Amino acid sequence: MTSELLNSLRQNDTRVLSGLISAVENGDDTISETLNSLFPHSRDSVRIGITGPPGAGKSTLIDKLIVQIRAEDGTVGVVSVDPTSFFSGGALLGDRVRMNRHSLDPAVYVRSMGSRGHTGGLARLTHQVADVIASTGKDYIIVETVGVGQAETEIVLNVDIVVVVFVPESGDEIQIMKAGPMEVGDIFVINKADRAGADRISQLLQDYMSDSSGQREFVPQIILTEATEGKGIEQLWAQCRTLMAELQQSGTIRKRRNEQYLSRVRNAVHDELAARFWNSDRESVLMKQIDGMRERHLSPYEAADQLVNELG
Ligand SMILES: Nc1nc2c(ncn2[C@@H]2O[C@H](COP(=O)(O)OP(=O)(O)O)[C@@H](O)[C@H]2O)c(=O)[nH]1
Ligand SMILES: [Mg+2]
Repeated sequence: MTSELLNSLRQNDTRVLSGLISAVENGDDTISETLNSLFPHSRDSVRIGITGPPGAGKSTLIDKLIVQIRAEDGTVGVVSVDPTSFFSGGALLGDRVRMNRHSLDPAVYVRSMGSRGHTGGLARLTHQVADVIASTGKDYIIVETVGVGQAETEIVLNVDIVVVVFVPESGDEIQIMKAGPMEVGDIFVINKADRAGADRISQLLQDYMSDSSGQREFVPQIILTEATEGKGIEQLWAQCRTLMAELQQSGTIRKRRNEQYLSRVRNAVHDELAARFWNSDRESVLMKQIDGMRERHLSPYEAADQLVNELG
């Protein structure tokens, strides 16, 4: 990578940044070297994950958080992994207007990605795109994902703090999400608090939190918001800042970042080994042997063992 490229990125050259991200998304072979050399420049950004059911108001909340961040002269990048997001451009006019007000601001960069590809691949892609945006020197990177299950949780695992967004009607989702985002949430938001049921959900969350308090370092705060009206946003942002400061002081952030790094290395090793293993020779051996394997009643795991041991 040339220092010229880094300079362009640091000067918020949106054309260069967008081109780079497209190359990452398209999986261009030539990009990995650039990604590697950008990585050291991406480490200072604070990464905030915002997850929750579709339509909970995550994008609207982010839109308002951007205003808070700009009010204190901070810079911010957003990676939104949600095909239904207003950031995708296919949304209502009102949403586009909101997006546009930020797109004119060089201190803000918003990128939305469709959820093509499988979820593991998507997590990797999301973090690569977040790295590229972070290398422009943004203070904060916000990652928006639709959080429902364990698989999507992988995306928000690799951030510094996780905000989980619900709405007053989310009772069932809270049950379903127990195994996923619920466990990694640092701050819980009940958005659309203008609608009935916010208190009930708040109580449900509190009950859940006290049940699981033994496994947590701290009890997450529950914040009620009305994103469209901008209500509760200041409180949410203040809580994000307070929590970051606390986690920094206690050394938790360092621990989390080490874990993030480790998990990214492990996943990359996994991907790399699988890619190396499944070359065309092995693929064709597998195809030739498949009938024999099935006739011998080999379980898929025995078959895999044989392939790894005989061909590995
Ligand atoms: N009534 C109400 N509607 C909201 C609120 N926040 C967001 N919405 C609306 O909910 C819809 C989905 O919002 P969006 O931010 O795209 O949700 P996302 O899918 O979670 O990103 C939009 O029509 C928003 O205007 C709120 O606090 N109250
Ligand atoms: Mg959205």
